[in-house]
Amino acid sequence: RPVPTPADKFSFGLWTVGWQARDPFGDATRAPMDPVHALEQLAAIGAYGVNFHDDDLIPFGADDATRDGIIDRFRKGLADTGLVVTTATTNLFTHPVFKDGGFTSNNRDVRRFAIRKVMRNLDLAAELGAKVYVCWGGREGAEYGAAKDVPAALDRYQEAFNVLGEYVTDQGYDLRFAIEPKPNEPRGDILLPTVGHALAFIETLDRPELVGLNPEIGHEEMAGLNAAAGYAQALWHGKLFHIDLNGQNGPKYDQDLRFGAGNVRGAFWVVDTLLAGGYDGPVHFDYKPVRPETEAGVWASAKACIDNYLILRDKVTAFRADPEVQAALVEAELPELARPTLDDGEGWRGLADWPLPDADAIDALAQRGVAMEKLDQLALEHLYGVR
Ligand code: 3MF
Ligand code: MG
Ligand code: MG
Repeated sequence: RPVPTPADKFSFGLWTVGWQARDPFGDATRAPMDPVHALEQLAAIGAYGVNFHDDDLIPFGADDATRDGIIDRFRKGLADTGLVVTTATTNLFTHPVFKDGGFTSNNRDVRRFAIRKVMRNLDLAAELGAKVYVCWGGREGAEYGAAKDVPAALDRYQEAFNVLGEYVTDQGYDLRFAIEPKPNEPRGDILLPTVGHALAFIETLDRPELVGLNPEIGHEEMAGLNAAAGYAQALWHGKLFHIDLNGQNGPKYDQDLRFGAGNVRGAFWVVDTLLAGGYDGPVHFDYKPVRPETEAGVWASAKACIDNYLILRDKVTAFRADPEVQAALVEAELPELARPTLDDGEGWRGLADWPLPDADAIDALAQRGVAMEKLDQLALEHLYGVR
């Protein structure tokens, strides 16, 4: 079995292993987790980094003295365990004040408070060395059509990112933002529901270079999308700033299963895409140990996230190195796809001079073999562990 190293950059959110397993129908089944205890346990399973919402660490509304004490203790925990703060984020969804959104609440004072809350945690994130600041807008949306003016809400969303981009620039923070799309839950419909919506939105900002994406496997699958394809396009745009890996079984509520559970084939292609695209940020797991588990199950599942990533990475590497796979890729014309369609300097005029294929040539093209079934079966056999 491969073992994790710091170069793998495995990270977890305090809210993942510390989830008390409260759900819409049931109370918590696990006790609150001390953040420093979480650091110690995460270090023990081979994690490199940690990530937190402001309120995961500092209870909402804590006074300054309490806040400072908590941060000092956490900083000592980081030093003792060697864990790195890779990322931070803001909770703009739990407190009832955000019931109709943070950046896009219909209420102006709530929006101003939301931006201030982010600014305050950006200071802490910068101080602790985080490089990415994740923004998941779980309450930015609505259940009913007239309840949200979508264009106005997008104006306010844009305004929030513009002012926050100005803030980190003026403060000289080495931080970039990563928007985390999600189609629904907790709101009936959430703004910026998919990777594609978020990519288009980012280009409208004053400082688009400061804003990228944090796609979560489960969120893309909730929208019926292929998560690997979303990661691939985010990489293509240079916008894959962070990743939330987990497991999901098709379009239903957000399951947040440990990475590698749920859609296993999807997980294989996500790892393949990350390796092919040269993703080198934190390999972050955003999952929730299932509600019936005790703390033992929390650490078993956290370790399983790491193990499953390493297992899949080995399988993907073996798949790509397999000579039969390489032959099938040629048969399926993948190297051809990497070739520009037009010759250098040819342009449409040159193409217009290209003799159109006659009926026989078109027929031959239509009849050509592709090895796509063979290729996919090879992937499956690598995944099943029989090759
Ligand atoms: C919800 C999520 C969030 C985000 C987190 C990071 C609570 O479905 O995925 O987890 O990942 O807020 O910003
Ligand atoms: Mg999720
Ligand atoms: Mg997430």
